[in-house]
Amino acid sequence: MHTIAELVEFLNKIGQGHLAQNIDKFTEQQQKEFLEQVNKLNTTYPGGLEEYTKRAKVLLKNSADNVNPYEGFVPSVPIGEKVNFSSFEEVAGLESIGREELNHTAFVLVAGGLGERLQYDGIKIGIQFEITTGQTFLNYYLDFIRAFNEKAELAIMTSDDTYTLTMKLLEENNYYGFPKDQITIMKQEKVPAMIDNDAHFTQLPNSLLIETKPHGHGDVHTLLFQHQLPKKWIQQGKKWLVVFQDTNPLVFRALPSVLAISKTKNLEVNSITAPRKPGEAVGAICKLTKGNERLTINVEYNQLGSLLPKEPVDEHGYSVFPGNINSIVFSLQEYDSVLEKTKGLIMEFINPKYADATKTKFKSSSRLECMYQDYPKLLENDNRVGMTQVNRAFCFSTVKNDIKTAGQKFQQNLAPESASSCEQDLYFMNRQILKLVGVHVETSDASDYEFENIKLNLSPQIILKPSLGVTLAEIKNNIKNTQVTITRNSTVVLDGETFKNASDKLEIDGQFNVPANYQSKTKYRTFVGVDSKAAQHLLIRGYDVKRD
Ligand code: UGB
Repeated sequence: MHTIAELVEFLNKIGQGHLAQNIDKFTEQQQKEFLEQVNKLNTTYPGGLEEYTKRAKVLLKNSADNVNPYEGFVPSVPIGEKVNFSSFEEVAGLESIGREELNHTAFVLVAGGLGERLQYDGIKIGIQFEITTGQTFLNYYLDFIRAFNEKAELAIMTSDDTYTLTMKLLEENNYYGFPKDQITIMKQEKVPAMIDNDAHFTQLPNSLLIETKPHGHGDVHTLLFQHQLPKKWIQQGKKWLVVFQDTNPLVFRALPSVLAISKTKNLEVNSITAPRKPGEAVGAICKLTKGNERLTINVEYNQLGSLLPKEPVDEHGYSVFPGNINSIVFSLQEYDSVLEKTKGLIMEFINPKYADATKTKFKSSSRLECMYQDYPKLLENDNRVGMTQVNRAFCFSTVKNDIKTAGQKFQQNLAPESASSCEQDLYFMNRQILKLVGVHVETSDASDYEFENIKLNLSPQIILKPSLGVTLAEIKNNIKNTQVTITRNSTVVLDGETFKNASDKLEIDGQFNVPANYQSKTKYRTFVGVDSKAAQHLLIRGYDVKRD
C-alpha cells in the first residue's frame, strides 16, 4: 500500500474500515505514520492482517461459545526417559554421547518477555543471578554455549520491550567474548489488539495508530523461519536446535544427557521436564488421546483445570504429569521441513476478558497469543515427540516472582522461583556435581538463612565455570588426582585454570578464587538483609554479601 486511498480500501476489505472513519481529521504526517504501521503489521504477521482477523474471529467465536479445546481428550502420562543424576556412571554414559552432539547444535534464547511478575526494571538476562562472581544470566549462557562448541550459533529473540537493552548489554560487555558473527538477534513484533467478537482492532487514544500487544513466545518459530536460520545451520552441519528460556541457568547441565536421548531415541521433539507440584505456574506435559488422535503436548497451567479437575499426585506430592520447563530439543532437519510447510505459525489462542455475560464486548482489549511449546500441534503425528524427565535439581530453577510473592509461595510449599531460590538452587546443583565427581563437600540439609519469609540453604556457595567442564567426565578429568575438600562455610569459584598446577590436595575452608568485590573481609563470607536503597538485583533476592 502506497496511498491513503489504498489503505482505506484495504481496511474496508478486511473488515477494519472503522479505523479510517475519521482519517480526515488527522494531519498528513499522522496519516503517513498510520499507513506505515499498517504496512508493517501486515508484513510481519504471516498471512497478513486479513489472516489475523480471520483467525481471531474463529477463536473469538469458540471462546464466546465456551468451546473447550480439550473436549473429548483423555490425558495420560507420557512415556519418556529419565535422567536422575544419581551416579557418575548413570550420567557419564549419556553425556559421552551428548557431548559429541553438542558440536552439531544451535541454540535459541527466547528473551522477549518483560517479566512483569518479577518487578525488575530491566531485562531479565541482564540480572546478576548469583552474587559470588556477579555474572549475568546472559554471560553464563554465552560461556556455556562457547564451552560446548567454539563454532556454536545462537539466536536471541527480543521484542520492543527488550531489544534495545539486550543490544546495550551485549555491546557494553563486548558480547562476553562470544564471536559476534555467531549471534543473530531477532525481534518479535506486536499484534493488533481487539475489542469485540468481530475482531475490530482498537486505536490508541487520539490517534490513528492501532493499539498493539505482545503475541507470546511462540513467535520464535516464525522468526527462525523468516530469518532462514534452520537452513543456514543445516548447511553448517548442525543437527539439533535447543530452545531455552531467559532465567533458568540449571538446564545447561542437563543438556548433554538430553541430547543423548534425542539421538538414541531418534526424537524429533524432546521436551525437558521436571517434577511439578499441582498449583505451580508450570505447564504439564500430557499425552492426549481422542479416538485415533494422539498428541504429546504441554497443557498450560491456567488450562489444566479444564482437563484435570483434580490432578493425581505421587507419594512425594508431585503431580504424575511432569512439568514443562520450556527447554526443548528439536531435530533440525525435520524442524526445517515443518517450518517450510507452516511458516512456523503455530496454533494461537485468545483470552478475552468479557465486559458482561453476553460475551460480546471486552473489558479491555485482547489479542491472539501463541506459545513455543505448542509446536507439536504442527506435526502430522506424534510418533517421535518425546520428553526427558530430569531430576529437578539439575535442570530447573527460574527467576519469575517478586520477593513478596515468592515468600508467599514458599509458605504454601511451592517453589518460590525468586532470585534467592534460583541462587540457592545453583549452589545446590554445583555441590551435587562436585560430589558426583568425587570431591568431598561438607553440606547440611538444614537451611542457614531466611530472607523475606524464604528459608534458604546457601552454603557452601560453589560456582563451577563451564571452562572447568560441561560434563561430569570433563570436570573429573580437570580435577585429575587432586583430592579436594570444601567446608560448609566456604565460597568457591572453580574454573579451567584452578587445577592446572594443583598439587595432590586442595583443602578449601573460606573464600577461594572469589572476585575481590564479592568477598567478605572476614574469613568466611556471610549474607545480610538489604533495605529499600539497595541495588535492584539485591532487592529481588533480599540480601547482599556482608562486606566487613
Ligand atoms: N517470552 C518472549 O520471548 N516473548 C513473549 O512475548 C513472552 C515471553 P514467561 P511463563 O518453565 O517456568 C512458561 O513469561 O508464563 C519469553 C511456560 O509457558 O517466563 O512463566 C520470556 O522472555 C510454562 O509452561 O513464561 O510460562 C521467557 O524467556 C512453564 O513451563 C519465556 O518466553 C513456565 O514457562 C517464558 O516466558 C516455566
